[in-house]
Amino acid sequence: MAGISWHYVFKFIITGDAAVGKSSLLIRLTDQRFLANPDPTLGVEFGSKLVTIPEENKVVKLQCWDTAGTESFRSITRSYYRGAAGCLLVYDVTSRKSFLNTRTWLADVRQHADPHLTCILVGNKIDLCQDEPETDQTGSAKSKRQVSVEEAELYAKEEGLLFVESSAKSGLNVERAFEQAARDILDKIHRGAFDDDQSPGVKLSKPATGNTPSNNLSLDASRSRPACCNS
Ligand SMILES: Nc1nc2c(ncn2[C@@H]2O[C@H](COP(=O)(O)OP(=O)(O)O)[C@@H](O)[C@H]2O)c(=O)[nH]1
Ligand SMILES: [Mg+2]
Repeated sequence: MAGISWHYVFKFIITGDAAVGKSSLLIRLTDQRFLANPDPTLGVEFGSKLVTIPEENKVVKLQCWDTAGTESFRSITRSYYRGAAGCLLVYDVTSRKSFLNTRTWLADVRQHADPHLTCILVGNKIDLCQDEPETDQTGSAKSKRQVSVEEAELYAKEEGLLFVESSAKSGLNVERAFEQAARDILDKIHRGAFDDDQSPGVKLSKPATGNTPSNNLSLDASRSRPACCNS
């Protein structure tokens, strides 16, 4: 892989209700950090990271657009759905409402994004319900979990989504969520569903640039970029 910085660029969007941890997942992916009180996202933020898919011997540059979860920004963020190859549909495992709302987010994504888009359902904040009972028989135990793994898995299966539970706080499964989706996109490319350079969310690398692969690109804090900038 010498002489090439990446083989593919995949455009990802991160969507879901406000405060489920979308920005935290992106910061964890790109910077390996967790902020207890991050600034609320205004419009859209951007970050990128190189990941290696060893079994394919491929380096993929993930370009991630972190959308604001509030209604007022929906009209802005919709334009970013276009041309995405992958989507993280995020809810908070301690908020049933945020799980139920993923249906609306998914409908939005399906309406505006490429029909071949790979979507992974991400149940975030799993650290908040580790070491506590899954079910509460007596009603007295204070289980924070409001969405069971089984329910989320079933929903993901019915909707054709990948699924993972994560914690942006501990880092559990964060990179894995993106890599799982990237693998699925690579599979689709092999099967001809994504037309390599033809699909706007997937770009093939140009011939060797002399750059060597690096594992980390830092978070670009470019807020509210115009919809035309999808490179
Ligand atoms: N315990 C815990 N808190 C989290 C996690 N991810 C995000 N948070 C917190 O949840 C709040 C909202 O996170 P943020 O990333 O801004 O959510 P966004 O609005 O979806 O982008 C912040 O206080 C974060 O510190 C997580 O995995 N575990
Ligand atoms: Mg945010």
